[in-house]
Amino acid sequence: MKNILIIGSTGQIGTELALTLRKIYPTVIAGYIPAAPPKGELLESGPSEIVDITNPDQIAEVVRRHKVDTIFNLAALLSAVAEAKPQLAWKIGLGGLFNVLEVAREEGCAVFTPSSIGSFGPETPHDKTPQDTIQRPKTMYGVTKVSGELLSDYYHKRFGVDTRSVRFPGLISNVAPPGGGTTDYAVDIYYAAVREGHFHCPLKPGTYMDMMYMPDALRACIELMEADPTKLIHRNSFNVTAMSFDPEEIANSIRAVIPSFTMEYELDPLRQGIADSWPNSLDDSCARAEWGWQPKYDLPSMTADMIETIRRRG
Ligand code: VAH
Repeated sequence: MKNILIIGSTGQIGTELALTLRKIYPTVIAGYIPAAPPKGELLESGPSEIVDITNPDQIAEVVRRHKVDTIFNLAALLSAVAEAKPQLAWKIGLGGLFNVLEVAREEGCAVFTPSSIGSFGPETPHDKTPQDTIQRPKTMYGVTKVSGELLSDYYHKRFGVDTRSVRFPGLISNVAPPGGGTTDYAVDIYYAAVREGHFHCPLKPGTYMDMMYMPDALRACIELMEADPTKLIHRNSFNVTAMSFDPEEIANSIRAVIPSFTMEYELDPLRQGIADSWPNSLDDSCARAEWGWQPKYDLPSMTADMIETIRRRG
């Protein structure tokens, strides 16, 4: 990788990924849409360009002008928002991906497009979900993710485009606010615990989902794209995880730091229904075997870092 374009650079992963990549690579262009321009350190630390994923000519022009060799395609509507706007979710998630893959085919770029545990559905084995298994998601988010996996594999096999992807679990960041997903509660709970001492949890006890602290997620993106392609048996998309917990367990990890923290349940039927259709835990042995994936944060260390960071920032 040398000249990198991040499409959707102002979203939950994008800003932190851009800033992390800029510490390692010479040229990292922050692609954005006018409705969500880069601000602060993202704006000041490197080049940015308007790149609307629904405009293939705009993608191609920026790729050519900056001699981009790698595209991180992070443009997507997250699960709960995608259920409210399914047509837009498809347009961005699949129509956008098609545009990116066509430019990558013509210009010789590698492409990273995250998938998600949302690409699995109620018929998928829920515990230690295998790398290769049934994927019949019942959400538009899941349909765009499993379709994106298939399209990205097709472009690799048919045209030789270097496409790679991970199935992200819920990502927990102390920088970017949640983006309208089913796992948002696992970020909101930390801010509520520090600021109010109490949290209204939208998911019921026993709702297990895979989760990952953002520093591990950023490292997964970079390490996969830097991996030796001859070692990759899979490409789109690798199961990766760091931990699996339910609301009670994350609340208990917070109480170990803030003993007075309390929580009550106020269920959100939409998010509960989506969460129930997703795995309880993933088997990520293929990512570990094929490109050395290894998370560094578990629930206690993530909780300690989240609370310390939120307290420091106020
Ligand atoms: C969501 N945070 O909840 C995203 C993610 C696995 C969860 O895809 O939609």
